Amino acid sequence: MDQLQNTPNELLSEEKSLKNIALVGNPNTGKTTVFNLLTGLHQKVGNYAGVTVEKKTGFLLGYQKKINIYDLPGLYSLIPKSIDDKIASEILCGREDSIDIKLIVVVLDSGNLSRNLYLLSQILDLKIPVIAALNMMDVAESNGLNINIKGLEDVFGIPFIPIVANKKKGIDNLKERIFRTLEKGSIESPNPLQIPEEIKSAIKPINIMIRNGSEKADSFYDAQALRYLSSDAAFKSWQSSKPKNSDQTKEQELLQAAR
Ligand SMILES: Nc1nc2c(ncn2[C@@H]2O[C@H](COP(=O)(O)OP(=O)(O)OP(=O)(O)O)[C@@H](O)[C@H]2O)c(=O)[nH]1
Ligand SMILES: [Mg+2]
Repeated sequence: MDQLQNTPNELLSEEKSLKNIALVGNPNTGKTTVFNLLTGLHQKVGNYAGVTVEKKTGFLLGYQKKINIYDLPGLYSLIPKSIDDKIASEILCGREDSIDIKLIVVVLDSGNLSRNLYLLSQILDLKIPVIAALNMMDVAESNGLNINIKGLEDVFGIPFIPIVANKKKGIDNLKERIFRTLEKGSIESPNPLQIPEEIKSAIKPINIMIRNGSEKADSFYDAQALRYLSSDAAFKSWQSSKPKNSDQTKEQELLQAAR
C-alpha cells in the first residue's frame, strides 16, 4: 500500500488535537530533570534557579498516543513578578489560549514543601487535572523530614508521587499515574476555594476583565481577582503585562468599586 502523505492542513489539525501536559513548579525543583526522563531529551539542567528561561517541548515516551510535554521556566506564584515567571503563568492563565493543557505535573522540592505548596494551591484553582511529583525525596530524608504523603493527598485531593529524579527513582510510578490520568480525563479538586455569593458578585467585573475572553475555570479567575484586590503590586503586575493602549483608568475604577 502507498504511504499516505498528510496535507499541511491535516498536520495542523493533528498538531491542534495533541494533548498537552505542562511541568510546572518553583525554580530549581527538578522540572527539566523530570522532562528529560519523560521525553528522552537532553535539555540543560543546573543547580541554580533560572536554568530554563523559555518553554521547551517534547513527546511523552511509552504512551500509545502522541502527548506533548512542556517544560516551563520556574515560578513562585501565578501573579508574575519577573519575565521568567510570566512565561509560565501566561501559558497557565490563558493568555496563550492556543495551548490547551490537559494535565499539569507540579514538580515540588520536598525539602522546601511549605513554599512549594503555595504555588500548588493556586494551580488547583485552574480545575485542570494535577499530579504532584514530590521530587528531591533524598534531600527531605537527609534533612530528617518524614513527609506524610497520605495526609497531603487527603488535604489536596490529588496524587503525590515521591521521586528522586536525578537518580531516576519513582519515574515509572509517575509515568503510570500520568497515563492513568490522561485516560480518565478529568479530576475535580475536592477542596475548591469557597467564596461567598455576595463576594463573588462583587468581584465579577474583575473576573471578566482579567479573564479577557479565556475559557478557563471561573474559580481560577475568582481566586486571581481576590489576589489583585488584596495587593496593588499584584494588580500593577497584571496591568504591566497588557498592551499599553488598555484603559488603565477604567481598570482602576473597577478595582476600587469592588473594594
Ligand atoms: N538531590 C537531588 N537533586 C536533584 C533531584 N532532581 C534534580 N536534581 C538536581 O537539581 C538541580 C536542578 O534541576 P533542574 O532539572 O535543572 O531544575 P529545574 O526545576 O528545571 O530548574 P529551573 O529551570 O531553573 O527552574 C540539578 O542539579 C539536578 O541534577 C533530586 O531528586 N534530588
Ligand atoms: Mg529547568
